[in-house]
Amino acid sequence: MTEATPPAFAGPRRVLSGVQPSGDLHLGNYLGALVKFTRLQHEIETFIFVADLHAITAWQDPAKLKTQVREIAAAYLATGLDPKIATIFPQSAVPEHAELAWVFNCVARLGWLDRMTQFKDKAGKHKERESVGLYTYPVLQAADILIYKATHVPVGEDQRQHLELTRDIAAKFNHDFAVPGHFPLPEALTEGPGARIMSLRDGTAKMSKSDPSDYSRINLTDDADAINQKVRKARTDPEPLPELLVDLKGRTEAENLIGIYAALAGRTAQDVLTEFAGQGFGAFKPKLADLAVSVMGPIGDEMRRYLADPAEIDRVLTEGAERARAVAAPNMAEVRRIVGFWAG
Ligand code: AQP
Repeated sequence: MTEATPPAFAGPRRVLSGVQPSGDLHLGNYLGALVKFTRLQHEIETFIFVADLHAITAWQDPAKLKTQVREIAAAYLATGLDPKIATIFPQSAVPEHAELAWVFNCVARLGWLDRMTQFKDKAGKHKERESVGLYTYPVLQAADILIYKATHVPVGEDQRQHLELTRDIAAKFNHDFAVPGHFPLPEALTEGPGARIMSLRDGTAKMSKSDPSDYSRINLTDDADAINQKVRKARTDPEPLPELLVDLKGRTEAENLIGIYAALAGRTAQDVLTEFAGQGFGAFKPKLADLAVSVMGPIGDEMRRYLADPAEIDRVLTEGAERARAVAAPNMAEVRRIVGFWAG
């Protein structure tokens, strides 16, 4: 006899995502995440948070954390998130994230977390010195998503494994507590040309806020001079660009720069190659730098404009937190009843 498929989640479609206030936002965050948030807000109810609970999995200076939160919020606004449409809020202002994460810590299995490659990458050889929070980070991420019963999660390719874990946690909770369809099994929205932007210094490492070399990334706040310099110094190879995409295979740095150009221009990588075939990086890099300045420059200007008025950012975040809590609090109350807590 085959087991019956449990009923699917029947609630509304909802988007949730966020970014950690753990450093300067870069081109990878922009193309892998922020661009998608801005587009999706017009299609599906959208919740976008600033992940300050996640940020403290690595040491953050308490005197700077609030400012870092405002900087991420300013980046959201500068890239086109509209607080009248999307709910924008700081994670720590909605305590239900942490409360649900505890319940999920008791649902997730150690073996599942042991397989998370991002922890292995970040912890490196010294995992015993890392915070327990860094290890259980994907469980908090599952709570971030499921406290809103979000169905779609726009993220870069690096987060795909964490989204699989979220689905496993949702399915196990629904099964163990006999509440089929209670939590949705959310989908990662990773498609798109900017899903995996690599470091400008090493085509095999992802562009990252925490890379010690500032030359590895283009920051949203970089001015035209900085962008020009970083593109000029980006690692490449001496070969001219080929006509066909398949011939870029194995040339990781070249592939990355073509991918960045394509994502910024809203074109396919093949289309870009067709234009630059036969040319070397001496000709290609200035074109890439001009394009990056034309796209990123206005975003940096807008960020600085928002940051000049922190009271307005705080107003957006406070209002967003109230709207987020209006959804999260009743969802958490349901979980308390389902789990059988005394305070249910
Ligand atoms: N290189 C990348 N290419 C495409 N997308 C990326 N993202 C991050 N790096 C790239 C996406 O940006 C969103 C926010 O990421 P985060 O700040 O919450 O954490 P992260 O993935 O750990 O980003 P960083 O820059 O690498 O930060 P650090 O160095 O602090 O760990 C996510 O959707 C992510 O996929």
